[in-house]
Amino acid sequence: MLSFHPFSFTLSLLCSFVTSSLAANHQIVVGGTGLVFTPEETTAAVGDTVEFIFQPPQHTVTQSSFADPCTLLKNATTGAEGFNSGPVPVQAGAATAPAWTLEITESTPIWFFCATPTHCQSGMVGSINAAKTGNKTFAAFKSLAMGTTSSNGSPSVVSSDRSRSYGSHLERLC
Ligand SMILES: [Cu+2]
Repeated sequence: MLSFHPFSFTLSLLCSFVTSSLAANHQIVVGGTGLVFTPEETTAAVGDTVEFIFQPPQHTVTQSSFADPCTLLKNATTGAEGFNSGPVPVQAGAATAPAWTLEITESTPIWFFCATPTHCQSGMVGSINAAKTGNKTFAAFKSLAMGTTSSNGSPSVVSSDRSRSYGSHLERLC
């Protein structure tokens, strides 16, 4: 009787290939040089990770839709919320900067903002895989954010779950 399982073998090969050979890590600095994500636009492939590096005093990384840049994304049908780091306080002059990592599981554009009051409206927004041309560019998203007066992404209503995983099916399989 053979104890060799072709599926498991294939899966483990696939996992090691994706996680060690292809996946890239992208860093985005949150704040530090004003109310801005640096860089504001990132291109990342499925399987990559994006590491947000938080600067003082307190910011968030919160997912939104393109149309409503300063509001936490919520699926109208399922009620599922987008990703959210929650507020991350950092002391001025802290020796180390906390990081929060997002796993990229889809190639469609991802929009996010800082939910600290007034930051989004000041232009503290970012995108991953936004189109470079057309209606839904990062520039269009940012100008929409700066014209927005409401914010429902308040940290106080945010789940305390600081899960680092943004639903990577591959990660769970592995
Ligand atoms: Cu902020």
